[in-house]
Amino acid sequence: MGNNDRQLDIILYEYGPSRSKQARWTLDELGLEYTAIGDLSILHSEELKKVNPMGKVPAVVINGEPLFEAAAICTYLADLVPEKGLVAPSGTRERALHLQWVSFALTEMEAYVWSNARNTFVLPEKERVKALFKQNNQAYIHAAKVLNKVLEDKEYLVGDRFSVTDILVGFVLNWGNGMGLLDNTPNLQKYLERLKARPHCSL
Ligand SMILES: N[C@@H](CCC(=O)N[C@@H](CS)C(=O)NCC(=O)O)C(=O)O
Repeated sequence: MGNNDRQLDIILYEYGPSRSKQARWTLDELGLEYTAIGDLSILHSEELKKVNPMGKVPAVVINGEPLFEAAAICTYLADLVPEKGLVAPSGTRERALHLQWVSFALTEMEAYVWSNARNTFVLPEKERVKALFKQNNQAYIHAAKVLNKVLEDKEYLVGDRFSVTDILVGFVLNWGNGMGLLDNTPNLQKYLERLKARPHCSL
């Protein structure tokens, strides 16, 4: 079934410099049409809370059904357009590796840069704990070294082609890179350059 035969009505809730970049990038790689709703006022609005009870972006409505969490959104979108090969089918070794690397990036890396962000500008000033930064950065760098080794002789994380895994993990790497956490991981620097060279890359 080609894109034109498939009836997909997609609304993307986004806000420019945020995790919603991953959903936009995935939609654009897949060549899907969508309606984007995005400005600062949408965050925590009653409209958005009907899609994501947390009031956060990204969130999507696909054929009337809400979905949130960037990893779930991007993986599901890739599943909807199998002919683009942006994710391997369920039950395959490659699909397991997709889940492995996305879980790894979210739990072993993103959690730490998110903690840094919360304790820099998200939480009220009196609740911020600056003492966390050192251990957060160490944990992120420790995990980054694992990915740096994996990408020593590979261009992309799963199989030998670009996939939605690279969108999700690339976002987390780009976040840490902006904080100077990838200065000693040259393979990750080259990987990010490869991702940024893609026409639809939103990093
Ligand atoms: N775990 C969620 C996190 C979503 C999230 O925290 N989004 C941020 C933007 S990067 C947001 O909407 N923040 C609005 C707020 O909390 O005020 C995901 O990965 O999709």
